[in-house]
Amino acid sequence: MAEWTFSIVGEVDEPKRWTWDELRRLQSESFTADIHCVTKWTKLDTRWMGVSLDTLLDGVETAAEFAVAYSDGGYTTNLPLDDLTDGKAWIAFEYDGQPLDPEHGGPARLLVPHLYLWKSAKWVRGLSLQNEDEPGFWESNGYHLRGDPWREQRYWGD
Ligand SMILES: Nc1nc2c(c(=O)[nH]1)N[C@H]1C(S)=C(S)[C@@H](COP(=O)(O)O)O[C@H]1N2
Ligand SMILES: [Mo]
Repeated sequence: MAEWTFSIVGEVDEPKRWTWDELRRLQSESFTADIHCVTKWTKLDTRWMGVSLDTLLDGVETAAEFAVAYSDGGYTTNLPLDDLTDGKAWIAFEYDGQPLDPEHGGPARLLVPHLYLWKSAKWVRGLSLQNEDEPGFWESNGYHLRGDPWREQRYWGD
């Protein structure tokens, strides 16, 4: 944890970086969300605690419209910046009142509950803001660029 950081890089005037302690000192909030997996399961009313992306993006000057979340281990996933703002996305570090289990992305994962769960990068370490939408790991392998479960956007062409 001494070496863990969360960064916002890419098309920004000034890159940002928080250590674990700095992240934990930011305002955090608990939230309840339904999560949807592309393989057709949904889990209702899951309870989380995390820092809103609004808090992290506050004061970041950018003209970028897209982001790529990147993780320890090399996983990436792309999202429109609009899907990360206005109270829709968090860097989550507690699930159901407990520190997030490493199996589920601990110490921290991105959580974007209104999109399919593959967008919620586990072991997340940062966001790269981009002018163009750049497919991440699953999106390069046939998954939909946006992944709205209400539109069943599972695969390319859905
Ligand atoms: N870093 C990372 N994050 C990831 C993945 C992954 O392989 N690596 N898989 C994604 C997919 S496809 C799903 S369905 C969810 C699974 O989250 P869970 O293990 O907490 O159920 O994590 C997403 N985030
Ligand atoms: Mo998945």
